[in-house]
Amino acid sequence: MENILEKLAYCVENGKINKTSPYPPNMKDQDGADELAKKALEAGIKPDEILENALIIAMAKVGDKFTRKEIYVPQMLMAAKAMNSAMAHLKPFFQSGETKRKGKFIIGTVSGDLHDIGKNLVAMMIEGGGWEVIDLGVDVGADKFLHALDENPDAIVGLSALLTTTMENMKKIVAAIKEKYSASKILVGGAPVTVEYCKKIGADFYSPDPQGAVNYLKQLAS
Ligand code: B1M
Repeated sequence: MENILEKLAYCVENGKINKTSPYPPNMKDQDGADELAKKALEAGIKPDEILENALIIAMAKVGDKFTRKEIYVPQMLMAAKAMNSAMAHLKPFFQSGETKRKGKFIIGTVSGDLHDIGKNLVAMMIEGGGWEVIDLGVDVGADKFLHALDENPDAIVGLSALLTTTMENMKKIVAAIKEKYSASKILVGGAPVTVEYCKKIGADFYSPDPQGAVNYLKQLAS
């Protein structure tokens, strides 16, 4: 583990949040994701490189281990906490877009779904792209999206879902939004979502990643 990004990925994968966190016991008093992300930036590694080459790789490994039943929800939660502690250092870089806002973007993870890491990344990158982001959080139903649209009728809407079960709620939310605000543009994403599903539920665009979301908004604004 000579490389700082490898160490960081190891910490996220194993839920080592920071130096003082007691978990996992074999890493007691060692740097965690918090310190290593800071050190990686100080060493001049670019934020998107840290994200792609350490954090996202680590979370993919966590997902694979969970699928193979090698780890369970508590370990997955610790990994998510470690990821968030690293993300806190990257956030200012992703948010430092132009100050003049290009428009508004409402985003939320759909009802029944508590996964927010991917949604937060999309929100951060879009904010960095110069948009005002209204983040409704997780477990967001149609009513809350509609309320946000009532206050910001010109906003573009983004829905994130990580579970095959909650994807169904995406369909209900899109239908409710299109019924009241037929001109609203809706962007969907999240691991189980596909371009076919996007078309099927009547959403306007699917992006597999934050950059695609940023590009879509850029295209709408031009
Ligand atoms: Co959950 N979980 N989880 N989990 N979890 C998955 C999603 C799972 C694939 C793991 C697995 O089985 N391999 C599986 C879903 C299976 C399925 O439905 N097909 C699963 C399960 C089953 C569950 C529970 C049901 C487990 C249980 O309780 N038995 C439970 C459900 C809770 C709920 O939501 N109601 C649960 C709980 C949790 C934790 C709370 C412990 C934790 C979430 C913590 C948090 O988010 N604050 C968690 C985690 C961490 C994961 C994995 C390991 C990692 C998710 C993640 O953050 N990835 C995940 C496995 C995996 O994805 N490999 C898993 C990193 C993140 C950067 O990627 O979110 O995909 P992602 O976002 C990407 C893209 O998808 C895209 O951009 C992002 C960056 O590239 N994107 C968008 C996302 N949203 C977008 C929106 C856009 C555009 C692009 O436009 C609007």
